[in-house]
Order: sequence, then C-alpha cells, then structure tokens
Amino acid sequence: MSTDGVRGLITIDASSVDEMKQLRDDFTRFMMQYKFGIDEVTTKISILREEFSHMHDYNPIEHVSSRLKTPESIIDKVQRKGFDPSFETIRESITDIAGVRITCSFVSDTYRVFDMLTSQHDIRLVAVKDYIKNPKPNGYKSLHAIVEVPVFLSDGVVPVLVEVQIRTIAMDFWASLEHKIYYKYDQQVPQELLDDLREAAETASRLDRKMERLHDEIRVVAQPENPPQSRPSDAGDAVVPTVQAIEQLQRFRAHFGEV
Ligand code: 0O2
Repeated sequence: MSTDGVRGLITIDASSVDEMKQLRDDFTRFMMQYKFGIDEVTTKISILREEFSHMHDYNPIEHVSSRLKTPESIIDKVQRKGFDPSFETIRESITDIAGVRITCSFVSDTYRVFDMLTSQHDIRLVAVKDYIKNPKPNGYKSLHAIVEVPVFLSDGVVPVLVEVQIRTIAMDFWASLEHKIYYKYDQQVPQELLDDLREAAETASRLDRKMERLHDEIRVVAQPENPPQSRPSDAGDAVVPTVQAIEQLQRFRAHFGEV
C-alpha cells in the first residue's frame, strides 16, 4: 500500500461508529414511515378504483404511480432551503418525501377522485394547490394535495404526510415532457421552446375539454341494457355473483321467510 493511501485513511473511533449506526437506523425508520404512508394511500386508491369500477361500470383512474424521495435528495433540499437538519424539522417542512401520482381520463375525474380520497375520515387534508383552475405560468396543470395519513407501527401510530398529484393523461404527458426538457437544458430552456411548451399546454387543455365532451355525449346516447362488466383483476371477478348464486339466495330467502 502506498504511503499516500495510508495518509488518506480517516480514523473513526468506536463512539463515532455507534453514532453512525444509530443515525442510519433512525433515518431508515424515518424513511420507512413515508414508505408505509405511500402504501396506505395507494391501498385507499386501489379500493376506490375497484369499487367504483364495479358499482358505476366506469373507472375514473387510469394509472397510479408513487415515489419516495431518496435520503440524498432530502438532505440536498434541507441544505438548499437552510432548514435545521433534525428529523422533526424535516418532517414539518418537507412535505413531498412521499409522493403519489394519480392519472385520470377526464378533468372532472380529478376532482371526483380528490373528493373521494380526502373525504375519508382518517385522512387529514393539510394543503391544496389547484394548478388545474390556476395553471402555472409555464402551462403546468395538476391538482396537488398534501394529506396526512395515520401509519400504525408496532409501538404506536405516526401521522405521515403524503403529496398526492392528480391530473389527466394529457396533463401528465405534458408534465413529463416538460420535466425532461428542463433537465436536458439544465434549467436554461431557450425561450422558443418555452413558448412551444406553453402552446402545447393549451393544446392539451383543448384536448381534455373535447374528450370530456365526447365522453359525456357517448354516456347519454349509449346506455346498453347489459353493460359489460369491468374486470379490474382476477380477485375482482369473484365479487360479482353468478345468476345461479343469485337464484340460490332468492330460494333460500323465500324458504327462510316461510319457516
Ligand atoms: P419531483 O421529482 O416530481 O418530486 P417544493 O418545490 O416541493 O418545495 P412547491 O414548488 O411549492 O414546493 O411545490 P408544488 O408547486 O406543489 O410542486 C411540487 C411538485 O409538483 C414538483 O416536485 C413536480 O413534481 C410538480 N411540479 C410543479 N411544478 C411543475 C412544473 O412546472 N413542471 C413539472 N413538470 N412538474 C411540476 P419536484 O420536487 O420539483 O419534482
């Protein structure tokens, strides 16, 4: 080994190692709470999605994705914003550690899903930013909600903040392209491209309005006598009783009434 290499080594005493281990465990526990917060919210959304499909023969949710901010990017944000690096301060001031994105077909669905989710009694609505009604100057549209959900751990319950973004397919398409362009140009996007993006956002909004109008018209005109059953999952299929099961239940009830 070269002497340069030896000189480069840092001596870490036992108490520092213990301190690092403790910090790693605390940080892992902190991150896990947000992961469970995401699990709670995505489970709620899956239930709403499946129940709505069965009861209304219509699915307002196209796609759901989630992301957990990495520990590195949390620390970056803490440094950038000059926050105190304690877990308590991070918990209070960084509200997008856990993120869930819901993509809907139509604008009205975004508000419907928002209402269905935020009206649940164990969800606390902390903040709302309605960039659909009030788009950002660059054309960005989305409905943002910070919600607090209870996460039940072995030693108690922890309230966890989750950022929920709800938008249409068109808004999502625009936002992911804009995000890529922003990074490609290292945030120095040429004015011409910014103008094109703004125009594309207006085109996306027009498309959203047109698709919703068409959808409303189709629903009024085509009310099939036997609408096809939606099939969200294999397990979902099992909840719809067969004709035989219904007849059996009717016979049983009639017999029960006679006894
Ligand atoms: P990522 O990787 O998607 O999480 P904050 O910056 O979070 O402290 P802010 O800006 O008040 O606070 O929050 P806001 O306005 O609710 O926006 C937060 C998130 O919304 C962003 O997270 C993006 O996901 C999305 N967003 C907001 N504005 C835009 C936009 O103009 N274009 C696109 N493509 N997305 C946007 P992050 O952390 O930036 O990114």
